[in-house]
Amino acid sequence: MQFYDCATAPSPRRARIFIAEKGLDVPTTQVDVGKAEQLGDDFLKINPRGTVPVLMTDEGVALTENLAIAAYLEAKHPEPVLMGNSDIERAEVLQWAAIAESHGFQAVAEALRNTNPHMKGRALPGPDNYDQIPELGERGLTRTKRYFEILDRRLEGREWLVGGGLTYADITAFVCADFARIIKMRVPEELGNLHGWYTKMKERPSAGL
Ligand SMILES: N[C@@H](CCC(=O)N[C@@H](CS)C(=O)NCC(=O)O)C(=O)O
Repeated sequence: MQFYDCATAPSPRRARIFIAEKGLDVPTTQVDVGKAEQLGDDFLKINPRGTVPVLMTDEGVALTENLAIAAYLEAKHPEPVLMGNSDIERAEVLQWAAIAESHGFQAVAEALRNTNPHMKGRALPGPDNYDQIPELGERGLTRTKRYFEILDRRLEGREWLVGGGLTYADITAFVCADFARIIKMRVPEELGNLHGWYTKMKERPSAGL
């Protein structure tokens, strides 16, 4: 296997944490998004959509979505279980990861990519250039605040988003909550359920990678 990572970007961080929590050691190549290496000819041969992470499997298949990477590694290396312990848990892990992506990642990305002067013409990831829409920046900030509230409510009376331990849903939700600092939004201390979970996640060795 070969893992294509970018140390500064949130999506590859999700896969990096997942790999670490599985206890795996996967050979890694850094792709510097800051230098647009993801849009170079060499990398576009690996992922024509020009995004990281990518996990090149031993079968020679390029997995270019976190969900696919997690599903593959869970099947190949079932322990520790990170995708749910039962039918209902597996469904809820996917549900909460999807909620984190659509209400969290999309919101933070909207706020960042539609306002940052360095991202002019780069409002969406990938090889196609899209103009910024400043109104989406404002909306992204409002939606990020709402994302924190959604997580806080879910975590009422629970230690983890799903079941009795860390899952792919927690990893996804945590990486997004942490990345919100880029738009100057921090997990609010007054949202006690969320803040406690976030602090616990941040203390895990995998969060430091
Ligand atoms: N849906 C993908 C998202 C991948 C993605 O958007 N990655 C960003 C880094 S966070 C990227 O490669 N950006 C390249 C660009 O901005 O051109 C996943 O969840 O794995």
